[in-house]
Amino acid sequence: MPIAYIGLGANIPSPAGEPEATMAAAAKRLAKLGRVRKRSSLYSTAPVGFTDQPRFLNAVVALKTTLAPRALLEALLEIERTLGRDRTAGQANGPRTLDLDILLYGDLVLREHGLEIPHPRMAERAFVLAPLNEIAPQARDPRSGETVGQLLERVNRAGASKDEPDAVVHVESEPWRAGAGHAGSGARGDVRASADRDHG
Ligand code: PH2
Ligand code: MG
Ligand code: MG
Repeated sequence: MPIAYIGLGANIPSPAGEPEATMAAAAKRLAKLGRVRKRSSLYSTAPVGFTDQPRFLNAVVALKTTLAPRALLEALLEIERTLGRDRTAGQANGPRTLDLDILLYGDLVLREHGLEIPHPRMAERAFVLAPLNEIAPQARDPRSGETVGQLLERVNRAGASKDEPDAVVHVESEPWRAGAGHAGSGARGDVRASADRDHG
């Protein structure tokens, strides 16, 4: 069964509440699509692409799933809709209640209508690479063969010259920590292990 890495992002309230609650609700729903193997911390991130909007919360979940890529995408879109995503409100890169992106799906490279894996912009985005590096530094971008750790290093070097100290900031979140919804699935130890790493 392949491991899919799913990127989560939110920056405006949803039917579940503030972005923090939305992220926890999304993680709970993701757990129904397979087995959540790991879950990054939550990060507060400066908006990229369209800057005149609230900061985002971002995170990454590692999901072991039997769903094929297209079926997984459909399931993610359904979760987005349930949590208030309106795709007709059309500011590119603009505010969203919830964004769920397939970042990696095993070592698959796929380019189809409406679905590109790996995510075409993941290698440039610290808000994706920082949480992904927390749970899978050795995962590889199958296009370049580079590890997530290597990609993040490059992005951080580029970002350092821009002097944006608060671009990606780790945040403590009780709803996120508690709301995994997969206790007893065997994934809990993995989640705890990554949390422990953060706190030394
Ligand atoms: N998503 C975007 C565009 N810009 N910026 C941050 N910080 N986080 C995001 O998740 C994000 C973004 C398009 O999906
Ligand atoms: Mg996105
Ligand atoms: Mg998306």
